[in-house]
Amino acid sequence: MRNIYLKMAFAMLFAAAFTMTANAQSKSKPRSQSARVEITEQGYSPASVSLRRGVPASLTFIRLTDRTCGTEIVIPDHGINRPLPLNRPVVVRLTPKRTGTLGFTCGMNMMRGKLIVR
Ligand SMILES: [Cu+2]
Repeated sequence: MRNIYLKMAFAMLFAAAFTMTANAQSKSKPRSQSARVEITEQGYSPASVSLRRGVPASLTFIRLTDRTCGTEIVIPDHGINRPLPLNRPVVVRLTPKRTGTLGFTCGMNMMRGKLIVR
């Protein structure tokens, strides 16, 4: 009889420990992050993207219009400058090293968006 209570107590202890570990993991840093930005006649949508510092990011840019000059994507702080063919997603990978704001622009620095790194 006592033995059963002891086993139950241990089982509950393990369950509690497991839950605590799972919680700790869910609060820890994610392994990756991603966002999608469309280039429309109104500009970048969204124009502002939040990212976490130190987490590898995949940013998908897709140009949906021929009526803007957003035919390339430039992220100067990361030395990125990539053409954006119409209607074709282009994935840009970077890992933000510092908190703060990184700009992304068209090739002529006329259209502007922000990566806000926290
Ligand atoms: Cu431009």
